Amino acid sequence: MSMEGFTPWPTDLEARYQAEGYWSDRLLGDVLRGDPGHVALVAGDDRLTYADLDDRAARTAAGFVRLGLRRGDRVVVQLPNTTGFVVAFLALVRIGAAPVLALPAHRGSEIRYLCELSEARAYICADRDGDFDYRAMARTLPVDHVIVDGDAEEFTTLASVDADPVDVPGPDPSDVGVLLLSGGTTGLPKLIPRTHRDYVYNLEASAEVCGFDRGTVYLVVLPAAHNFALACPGILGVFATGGTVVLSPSGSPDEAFPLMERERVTVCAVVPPIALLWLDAVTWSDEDISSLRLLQVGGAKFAAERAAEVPGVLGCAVQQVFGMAEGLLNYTRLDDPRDLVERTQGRPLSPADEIRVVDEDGKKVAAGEVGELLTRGPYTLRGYYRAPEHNTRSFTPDGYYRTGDLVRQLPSGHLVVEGREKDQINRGGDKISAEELENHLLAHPAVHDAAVVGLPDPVMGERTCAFLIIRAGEKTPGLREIKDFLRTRGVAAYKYPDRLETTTEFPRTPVGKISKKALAARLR
Ligand code: OOB
Repeated sequence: MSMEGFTPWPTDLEARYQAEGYWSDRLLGDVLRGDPGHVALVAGDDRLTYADLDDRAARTAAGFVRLGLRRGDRVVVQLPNTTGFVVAFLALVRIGAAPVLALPAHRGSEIRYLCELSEARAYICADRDGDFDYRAMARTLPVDHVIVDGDAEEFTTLASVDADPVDVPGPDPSDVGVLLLSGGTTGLPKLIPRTHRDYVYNLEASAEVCGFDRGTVYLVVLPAAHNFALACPGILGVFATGGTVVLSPSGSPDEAFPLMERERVTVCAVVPPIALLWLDAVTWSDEDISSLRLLQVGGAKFAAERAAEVPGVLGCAVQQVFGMAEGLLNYTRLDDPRDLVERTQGRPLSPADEIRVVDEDGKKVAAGEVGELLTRGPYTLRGYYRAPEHNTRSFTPDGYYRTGDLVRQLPSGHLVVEGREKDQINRGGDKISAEELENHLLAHPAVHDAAVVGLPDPVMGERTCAFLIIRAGEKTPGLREIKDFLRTRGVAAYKYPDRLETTTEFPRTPVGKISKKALAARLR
């Protein structure tokens, strides 16, 4: 049963990926492969063995079935790094209902859109995030069921989604198992369908390249719903190789370092701003983090100079990861020479990953030259979910995904990320679609036109600057007012601009498009 709105791989490639062993019959719901008595998950006060977690997942799956959820349904999941996230995810994939993985930071505008686009049957959330009340937002959503991990008020608690395990027909390995969020380059976010077999390959091959095994103790500091922390190799890669997952609410040294010391953590995945924070924090922190063996850094470019500091300062190896929720993953290998580990963003995970580096006309550039990275392979999507028009632009006729990243490839196959062509801001690993933010700004009564650009920043990589043209006779809004306005529109806070500039006209390219390069250059 394939899902409507999902673009399958061509049958010749499907046959090849199966014959060559990239795709198996293994399902996302069967990743708990550790010894029953071994600790699988540590989160807050919870310590669950593989047997405990398997039982929780099976009972919750049965509870979902009793609620009426079934194979092929979509469920928007918005949970922080808690046991509830792991249990809900495993339970949904077991019954073949696809979790749509929202980030805890998303707000009404994003969540409502995700529910509508996916025609979600249910929404699963926490009760609150500081001042923000997810239940109040949930009251406005077009779903049959709202399930709350915590104080549910009039809704269903996640704990009550519980029943004696039942035998239900499971999903097929070719079914869409999970829908990931794209960083986005258009007015509205896109969903990435990942099948059971492509995502299982993603996490198993990643676990192998990263040397995960039963002794791995993996600390989650990024949102568990992000592809990096979930499956590169992430939580699911740990489960598949029998290790232990430790959940931290955040990457703050105050929270992460004590957990590292107490649980003897061996691996962690971070974005560059967290790596920089930790390089600084070890000099004043008292915690013993000597158990750490590998720090994976990705999501945004990590400077070679900083990568070179990691072994000496944090006492562990560093691995650069250049990945995308759309699929393709590049890792520096554990036995790569230092120079490649420090200066490149890794090489493709799979021998079946196909890479093309092309110029503006789509022609291959000369070896070693910079161009846009195109890719296809056994775990890279063939089309965004329910986005036929966008898909004609995002893919070549022969099925390569246009990443929008500018790279150069070394003779070893390693890629160096040199920039970006897509209209997106990478704010410390958080992706912001310029067009999406511009559309929100244009809704402000004083704004005549808006253009959003990324400005270089030593810690975040980039910060977000919004250039506004104000309507004649209107008062120029300040940054505080703009942020309040975006908050009332239900926009996630990481998308708020860091800086506001007003202008009377935008520089244009020869074809009449706003020249964002020229705009950014005005501030230098
Ligand atoms: C990861 O996934 P997404 O979907 O949040 O963002 C993908 C984009 C890439 O297209 C690229 O523009 C950028 O993020 N990016 C990097 C990078 N890693 C990702 N740019 C430079 N250097 C890197 N190391 O960000 C993601 C998914 C899985 C694993 C790791 C990261």
